[in-house]
Amino acid sequence: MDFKRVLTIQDISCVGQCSLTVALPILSACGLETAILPSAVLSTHTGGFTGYTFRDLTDDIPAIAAHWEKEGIGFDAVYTGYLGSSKQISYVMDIMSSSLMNAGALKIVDPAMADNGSLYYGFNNAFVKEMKKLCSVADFVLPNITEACFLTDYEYKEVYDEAYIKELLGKLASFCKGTIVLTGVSYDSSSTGVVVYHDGKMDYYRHVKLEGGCHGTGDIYASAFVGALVNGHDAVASAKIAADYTVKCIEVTQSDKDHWYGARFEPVLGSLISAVR
Ligand code: PXL
Repeated sequence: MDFKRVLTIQDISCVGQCSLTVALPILSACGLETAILPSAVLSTHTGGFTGYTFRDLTDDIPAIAAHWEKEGIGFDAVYTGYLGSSKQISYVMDIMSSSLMNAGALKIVDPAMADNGSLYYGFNNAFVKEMKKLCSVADFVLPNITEACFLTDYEYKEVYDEAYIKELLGKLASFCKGTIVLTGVSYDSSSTGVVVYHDGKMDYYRHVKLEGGCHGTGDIYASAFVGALVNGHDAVASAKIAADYTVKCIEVTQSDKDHWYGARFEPVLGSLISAVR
């Protein structure tokens, strides 16, 4: 079996079960060698904690990438999540078009910047504009509905029908030439799901909607999707594997009201490993 190396670019939230503290263990469990490029270091994530520290690592990126290029290092996939600044996005795009990409390397972008109708604290329209450029060069983009609306300047709705989702996907597809994996698509109160859109074809995987969703599930979903995809599953199968795993993570977390800051992805890693391998 050939061994794949994935570079993931996102923040280190030291506490809070998101970004790199989620991506690294999940990708490793999927049998992938993982290299990291931290976009920023925060004491916690920004979704519910207050007074967190934030160190932006944008200015470190060019020298790190240059060193890797000098060493002849290559990646089979680059997967980006929460990024630290608008300027950083152009450095990430430089990496994606550099010799660090092995032949056929996949570019997977989770435009982690918004949820529930709002941008995360610290992001603005200038960031959204840059993120749009990154999405346009990706092979796979994984927005939730809020992120898709910001990227397309389309009205965000909590209740919608299939026509709305088709319109949103059409707007995204006007600049996202890769596969779009739209998460959190729910047409009724008891189910939700993910739409995989490619070349005008839509596949919808519907699954149970659990009460009290937790923070960080977007990062769990994207990491599991990348883990499955780089192991050779196609986009629809990877979307399903990631959805089933994320549901299991929420199931084991939801009874613990003190665990609002993230989802317990660790106890159910075994199910992901079985699904992926
Ligand atoms: O889970 C997305 C995420 C990642 N990183 C940081 C965040 C968030 C969401 O709030 O604040 C720092």
